[in-house]
Amino acid sequence: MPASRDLDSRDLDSHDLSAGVSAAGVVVLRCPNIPISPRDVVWIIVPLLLAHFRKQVPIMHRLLCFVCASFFAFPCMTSAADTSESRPNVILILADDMGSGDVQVLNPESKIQTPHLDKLAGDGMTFTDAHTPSSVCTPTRYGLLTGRYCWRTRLKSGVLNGYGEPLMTSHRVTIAGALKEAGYHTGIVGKWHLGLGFQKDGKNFDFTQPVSDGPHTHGFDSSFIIPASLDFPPYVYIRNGELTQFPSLPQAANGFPAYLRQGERSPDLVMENVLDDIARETDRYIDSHASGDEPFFLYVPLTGPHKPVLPHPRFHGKTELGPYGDFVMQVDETVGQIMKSIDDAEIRNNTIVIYTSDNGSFMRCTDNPDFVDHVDDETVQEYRSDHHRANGPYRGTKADIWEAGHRVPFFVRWPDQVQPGTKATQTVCLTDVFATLTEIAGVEMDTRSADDSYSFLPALSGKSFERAPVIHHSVSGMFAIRDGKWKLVLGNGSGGREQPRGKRDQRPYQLFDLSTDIAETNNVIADHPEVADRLEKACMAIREQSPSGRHE
Ligand SMILES: [Ca+2]
Repeated sequence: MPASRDLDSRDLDSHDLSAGVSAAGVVVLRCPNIPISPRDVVWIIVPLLLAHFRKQVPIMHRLLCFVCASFFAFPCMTSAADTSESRPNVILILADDMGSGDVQVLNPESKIQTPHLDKLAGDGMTFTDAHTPSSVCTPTRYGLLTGRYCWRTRLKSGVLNGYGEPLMTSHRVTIAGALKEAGYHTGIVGKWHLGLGFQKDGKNFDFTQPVSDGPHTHGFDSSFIIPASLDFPPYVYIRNGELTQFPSLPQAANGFPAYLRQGERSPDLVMENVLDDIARETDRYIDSHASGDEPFFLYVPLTGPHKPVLPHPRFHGKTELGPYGDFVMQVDETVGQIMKSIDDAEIRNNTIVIYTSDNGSFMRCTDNPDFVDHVDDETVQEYRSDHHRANGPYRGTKADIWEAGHRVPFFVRWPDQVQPGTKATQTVCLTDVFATLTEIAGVEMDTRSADDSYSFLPALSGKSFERAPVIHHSVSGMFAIRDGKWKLVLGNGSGGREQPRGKRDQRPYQLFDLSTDIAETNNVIADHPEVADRLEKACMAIREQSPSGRHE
């Protein structure tokens, strides 16, 4: 479990006390809200003693003045430490299905302009070996919010649909719940996908009733969400547990790229407008909480570039890569809008921005030069590699156990603390965000929480940190374990969408040396059986441990 770190004490050391001694020997605190360090106390006492030996002022008088001044000054140490100024705001942006190759700064060959993400990366730290705990939506979101692998819950494979039963029990602590307990205001704007508990009237859903579960029951003070991925009905907005409008419109099923399942839709949810709606709601939240007494945590799970690939009309034809390329550009612009909201609110320096994705891109990639792809025909869900590699150099696609399934962009901007343009190469998992943020906020976590979360706070200042091997998980439930350069897949295929799909726990397993084979082309398990054996045992040990036990 993460050790609690007293960030406030560090902040105390960073301030200077403007204190002096008047001619009469009275301690003058020019700025009584700024705390005193031990060094400052020495600077106060030494002049007092010198004045005493020069017999300028009676010693008792001077000591009385010092005690009085300290009485007023030292309580300020506590109050200063408790103010929002000493703890940063946090904005956690989670793209849906954005691959590493979609961000130009990570893939210089990409033809999609992503200036806002490139700038975000340049202004902060890029984690080059960041992984989602699953290669699909729901389990990654569970892991991100709870710091715990989702395969420890009842959901062992796949995702929830839009009407899915709530996945988290009331016992489970989320990042939002932990930060709220520590005095943060907490909000979410975007895609939930962890179950909501729609009420029923007989066999039918009763959309006039509030949902029984959701962000508002898991630590979020305010919420504006869609239930699940934007291709799952019901297509509705839910604000603080209640639908903003009744879903009175029928929504027909659509094929790719505007892929949608049949269902009901509210008039105020228009697919092409959802990213703009999220940006607008995010701006409102930031604007209304930027100057509050409490710091805030805002979780912004975007809905793109996940299907339906329906960019706003102003992005049509912005790239030469079809609707998907245009949609990635819009996601980038949405990030730019959020960055502008932060700047407009003048909270840039004391706000942590984390940007990542919940799994890799669903756009497949082929090297076949004769293949008719998404550029030639927008209904094709695949690019030729000379057009675009949505998942960069990594093998596979969303849902797979191979790297394309779960290796994602991961940027951290924190102007007060993180050097611009830096990189961290240690392996991290999105489950680690929990321990990192709670450590920054000074939250003491109990042992029932965040089983699989390790704070990477040291990495933000260029230091290494200890972490157990990361466990990967595919849509079908196939496991892999990553330890240093080695990756062992406990199955004989992708475990997802790419061929061969294989089956979990079926041999031969796959062992890759990622230091020399990032594309996972060469299974070296026959050459290193002892490594495979060690990793298999380590994977089983991690799977069997669960300090938080029955609490899903
Ligand atoms: Ca996703």
